[in-house]
Amino acid sequence: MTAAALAALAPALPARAGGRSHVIVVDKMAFGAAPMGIKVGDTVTWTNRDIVRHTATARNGAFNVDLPPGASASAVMNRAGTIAYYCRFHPAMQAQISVSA
Ligand SMILES: [Cu+2]
Repeated sequence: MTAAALAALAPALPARAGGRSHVIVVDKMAFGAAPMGIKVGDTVTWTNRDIVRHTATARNGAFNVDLPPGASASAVMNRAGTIAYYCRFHPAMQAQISVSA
């Protein structure tokens, strides 16, 4: 098993004190709209409503979230910037989120 796969299986870290939570729904082979106002220290949770497995994998390595069918998983945003991400199983699934400092 690769380090990346192990990281994907690790439980999500709790949000930093004061961090807010944001949800992105994954449905019909697409990532939902990016929440506005994400800040460093906030938690983003992806919820997979599909019957196939997805991931939310940042192109810059900021997060790599495994999303079995029906599951939710989270990542704490620990760097500012616009982060492009995709699904490792369905590379046509692409989206981005903006994280402010
Ligand atoms: Cu996928």
